Amino acid sequence: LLSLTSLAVMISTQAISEHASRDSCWIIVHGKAYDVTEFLDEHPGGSKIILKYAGTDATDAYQPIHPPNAIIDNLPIEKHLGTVDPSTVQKTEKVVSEAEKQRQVLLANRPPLDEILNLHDFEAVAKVILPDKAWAYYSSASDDEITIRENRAAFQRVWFRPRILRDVTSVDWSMTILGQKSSLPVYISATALGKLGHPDGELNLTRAAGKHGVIQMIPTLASCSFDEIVDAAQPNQPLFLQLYVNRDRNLTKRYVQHAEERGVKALFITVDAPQLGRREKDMRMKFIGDDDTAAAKVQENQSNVKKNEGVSRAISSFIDPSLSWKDIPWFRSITKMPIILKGVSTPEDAILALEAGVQGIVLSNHGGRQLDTSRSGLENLIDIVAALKTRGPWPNPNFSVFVDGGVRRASDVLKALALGASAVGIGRGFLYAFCGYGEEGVDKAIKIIADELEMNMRLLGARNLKELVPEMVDASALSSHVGLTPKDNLYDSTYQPLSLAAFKSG
Ligand code: PPY
Repeated sequence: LLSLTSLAVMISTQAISEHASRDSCWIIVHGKAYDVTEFLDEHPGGSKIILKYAGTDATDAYQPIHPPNAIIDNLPIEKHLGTVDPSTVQKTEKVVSEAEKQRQVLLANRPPLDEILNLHDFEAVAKVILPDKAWAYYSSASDDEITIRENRAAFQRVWFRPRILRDVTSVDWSMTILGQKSSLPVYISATALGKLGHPDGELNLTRAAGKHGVIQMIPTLASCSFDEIVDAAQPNQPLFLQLYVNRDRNLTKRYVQHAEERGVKALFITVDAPQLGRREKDMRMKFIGDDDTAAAKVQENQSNVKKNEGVSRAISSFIDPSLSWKDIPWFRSITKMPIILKGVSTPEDAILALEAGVQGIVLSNHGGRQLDTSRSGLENLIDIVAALKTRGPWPNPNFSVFVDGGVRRASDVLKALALGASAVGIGRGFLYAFCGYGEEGVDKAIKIIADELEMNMRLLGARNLKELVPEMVDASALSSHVGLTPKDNLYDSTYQPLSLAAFKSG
């Protein structure tokens, strides 16, 4: 009733503008006015960014970062003040900054999609056309960014041992992932805040994935709401869900059970991020221009937000660092979905996961964004497969082993599969595809991977995924972290080196 009343109330922009301070702070989002005074210090992105818009319309800053309903769901109903009276809204020309104008020109002049030949091309385009803060957030990794680069280098320490004369007229990579049909041995891994890169955000992935029979893992921290993403899927399009476990387990339970009711097919619990790593490219952006940094995103019911640690890290405060093996039975009790632990690095933990009765693990270092100088998922695969082989049938139909991190080519995928991976996750590769080209970019990225897969399977002499055996790769150099590998020119030219502290200008 209260909400009906507040919706019926019309408020003038003049009245809102009178509440432009820390003591009384009203803002407009999507044509509705909200009193956020008491929320200021709870905002995971800090109070400063809200105060910047105190008494005015915050929609443009809010929109790329928050799912549409975040403010409605998080703010008590009595703080929903009403609808902004349209007759009081001044039609002002939007001021477009010089940088934004330049960016629009670059976007208009980006290479035509048919000149995009590989996933590195998408990354190179994204680097140029994204706003600096979006690029910094997406591309950043932790500390010295050793691991993000090692993720690529590791694939280059594995060499093929192709077989010949096998009649490779037709090759077939049909397969399932966790019982779901997938047109590629690849799934789209979760990456946060998709609307920083493109107005349609994660829906670009959902639509292209639906068209091609590829499986998307929905991120907890998507810019689009969970339901928007599921609504954009085709009937029976399989979707997985990535989960950050909230300190408030009731919220997590509701979220997981809602996902299951809406047909999500597997739950990937992120276990490598009890706290967010230091991503210094992202952190440095805070000192350039305004503080409306990429990672400011409302999550439900945070507590103990540390105010002075930078926004990315403050945001992660809703994630429960107390998560432990003891919680697994609880997850088992709230859902029938297969449970996968995302972010496993050692045989010790792989065995614990098997014993805990989960349905799989992702050998991942979170795209190099968490513990720097962690080994690559590909390298860990060797020891982990060896350990799992001592504990039962291999491959184990009830326990999947996925790998992600640094995958840009179908040859990378084939190396991981040959070494025992059930399938491979690609996060940034697809994210960069939609930054420059929306849904069509993702569509093209999927086709590129399929094309490369067909050719590489032929050249390798594997007519189907069963024929892709460990003998087809030489991984003897994988655990050697010294020595030369050929220079990865494309990757190296898009990889942006870290910068050091800048002197003030003038
Ligand atoms: C990441 O940036 O690596 C994430 O996993 C998303 C995220 C963003 C902000 C807070 C916590 C997690």
